[in-house]
Amino acid sequence: MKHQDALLHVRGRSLFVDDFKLPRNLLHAAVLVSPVSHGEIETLEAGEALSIPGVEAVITAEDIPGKNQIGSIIKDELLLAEKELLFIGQPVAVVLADTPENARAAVKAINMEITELPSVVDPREAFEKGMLIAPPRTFSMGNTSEAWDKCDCIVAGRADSGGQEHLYLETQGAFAIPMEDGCIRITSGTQGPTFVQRVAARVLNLPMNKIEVDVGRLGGAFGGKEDQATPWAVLSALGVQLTGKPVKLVLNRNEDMTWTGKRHPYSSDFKLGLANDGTMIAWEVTYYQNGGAVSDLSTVILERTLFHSTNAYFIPNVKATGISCRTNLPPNTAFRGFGAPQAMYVLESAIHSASHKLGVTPLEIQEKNLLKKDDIFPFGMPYEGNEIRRSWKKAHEIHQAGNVERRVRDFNSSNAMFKKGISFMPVCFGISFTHLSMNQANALVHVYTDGSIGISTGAVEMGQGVNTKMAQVAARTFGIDLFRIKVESTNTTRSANTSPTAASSAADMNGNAVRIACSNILKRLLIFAGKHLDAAPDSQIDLIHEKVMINGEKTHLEWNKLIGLAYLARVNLSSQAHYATPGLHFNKSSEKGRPFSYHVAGTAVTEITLDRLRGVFSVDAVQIVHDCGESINPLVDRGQIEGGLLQGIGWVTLEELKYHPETNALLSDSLATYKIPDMYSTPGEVDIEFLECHSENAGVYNSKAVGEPPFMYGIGTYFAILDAIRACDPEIPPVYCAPLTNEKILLLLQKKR
Ligand code: LUZ
Ligand code: MOS
Repeated sequence: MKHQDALLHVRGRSLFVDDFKLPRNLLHAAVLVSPVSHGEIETLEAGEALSIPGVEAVITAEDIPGKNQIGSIIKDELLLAEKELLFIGQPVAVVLADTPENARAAVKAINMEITELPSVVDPREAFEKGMLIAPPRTFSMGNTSEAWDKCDCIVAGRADSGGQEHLYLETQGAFAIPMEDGCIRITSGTQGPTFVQRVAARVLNLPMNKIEVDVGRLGGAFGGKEDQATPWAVLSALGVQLTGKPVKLVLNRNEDMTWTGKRHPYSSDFKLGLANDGTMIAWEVTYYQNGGAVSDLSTVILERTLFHSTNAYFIPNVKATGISCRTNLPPNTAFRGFGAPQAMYVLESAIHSASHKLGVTPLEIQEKNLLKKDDIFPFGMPYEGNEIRRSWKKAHEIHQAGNVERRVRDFNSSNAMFKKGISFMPVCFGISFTHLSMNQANALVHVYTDGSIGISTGAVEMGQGVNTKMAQVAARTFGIDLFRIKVESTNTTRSANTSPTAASSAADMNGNAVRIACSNILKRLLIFAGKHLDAAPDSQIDLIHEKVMINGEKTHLEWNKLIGLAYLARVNLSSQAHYATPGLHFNKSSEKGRPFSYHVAGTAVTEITLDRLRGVFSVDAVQIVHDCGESINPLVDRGQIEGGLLQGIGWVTLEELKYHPETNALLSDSLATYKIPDMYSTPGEVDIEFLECHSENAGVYNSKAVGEPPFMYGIGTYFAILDAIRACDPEIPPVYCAPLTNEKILLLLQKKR
């Protein structure tokens, strides 16, 4: 089963926000943003802007009829700045004009005078100055202060990881259209249609039922459109409300890169204590998260960091503290992994550091401490699976069967200018929104009289293939062919109060809602079929391959006929269903509970070759053993694993955000200066093995979430490079400061001892 959109995409027929034909009177919006990372507006006058031909309106904070507030968890984010400017790219005013060019020209003609104020962009400096987004939180287990005495080896250090630009193919955008009686219909490139609806209603001072949000598909999101699609959609709706005309607002690439938030950079202090045999005894870590200027999702992301501070390992004494620091950067936001990659990177750095001190390979420490079934996480939940050790064992077997260690040793001893390096990277990622109420979804299924079916859910198709999976779930539940099923756009009038498509859980939760809705209809159909065919009251009636079966015997009644007759007999052919993930609870005062319905685990083995003279490297091969449960669509899942891996490799080796040291302006603001993985950085070989697994708490039809976990396999590349550097010269001190760019590698190799 291919991705259902594949043909549309390759033919260029898929419709994204910027592709729709809109009415002639459409207005194009362009945004005036703060040019400074901290300051105050002294004067703001539309001035000449309004006299530019084609310009219809200039909108500022004063024109907002409702609340000028778009914050979700903490209400600290204005839609349009009032006085204080907090980051470069903060929206201040919107120009509406007949063309995007005229709108952008008019933005330049607005007269804004600013007093600049001192700004802070470093999270540790923000912490020193008491600039916090929320009070620090600590997860703990055992007693670390008593445990240090029992350790034979203690390493302490600092590990930093950089931000990451989402670089979705489709930039942020939306359009809005006036409907009858003050209602507005918004088409938005958002992961969270309900969130756009709620915030638009708040800003426009309308009830939610007057705002309809529709999402066809997104050209990628990766978390960047969980919260940060909202301002552009709401500004479009505001434009409609103030002018009565349709309004479209689409950011260009440069605007998108400079104005919107990214993955959170973290700076962390760690201390790891071990026994001589490599057993980890105590783990203390403090994460300084660079939150940016407003809270956005920072606190929840930090919470997920704390949940993953021990990744796939059992450590009996843990104290993990997270501090969300407020800085004058665009608000950092959700990005695939949602704080977990940052946590896992710090622990792998500590393990790497300890391996030096103990004179063993990281592998020996890693293997010794992998979680076993019923080991307790620091947040009180037992690890309920055994896939971590199984995936590790399998990866290790593949590794040994390939004689990799021997091959690498031979290669390294016979090559002076090139060295190979190896790493193992186990990943254990918790599935569920950590915010309990978000773990719900709904579906609406209609069977039409010709036997075709339309499904609506809260899931947003962003290229990840969730619609394909929804169609497969429906076909499987009914027992009919896939071609009959169409997955509709995600729309707030058909799916209300939805959670964003995020946390890797959209297929799990919406899939279960689809399954329930389809089986509601199927039950009615089978009761009707039994009566229609005069089946004995206790007979077993099923629908298999489009045919009604009585006690396992085929009848003449097939799907199309069944639906036609059921309609005439006035059987309800529609169903709405709701699914709430069972078994979740968490106590925020004790920081203990069962926040996840299950964990996804796997292991990646990475082999790289380093060019010692030039500091460049190639990823030769990555072997991944991954648990997808009983995969609904192995092709789609494989795509997620490959994509996640590559994006993770980009985060730790290539993608470097550079800011001007004085103005804090983003310098790496285009694809000429910000390097993401391309064909040449793709591993020579990516071998993915699905771990066979049956687990009680998995997602729909025992499948498992796949969106985020594979991202963290990319971290392995960082440590494979360090391994190759160690092979060049064991005296070179390792650095724990991602991304490990070619430039950094070269400087490291040249380091005089
Ligand atoms: N989004 C969110 C997420 O709002 N809550 C989460 O727990 C989460 N986890 C991963 C990715 N996005
Ligand atoms: Mo996300 S990082 O929007 O699952």
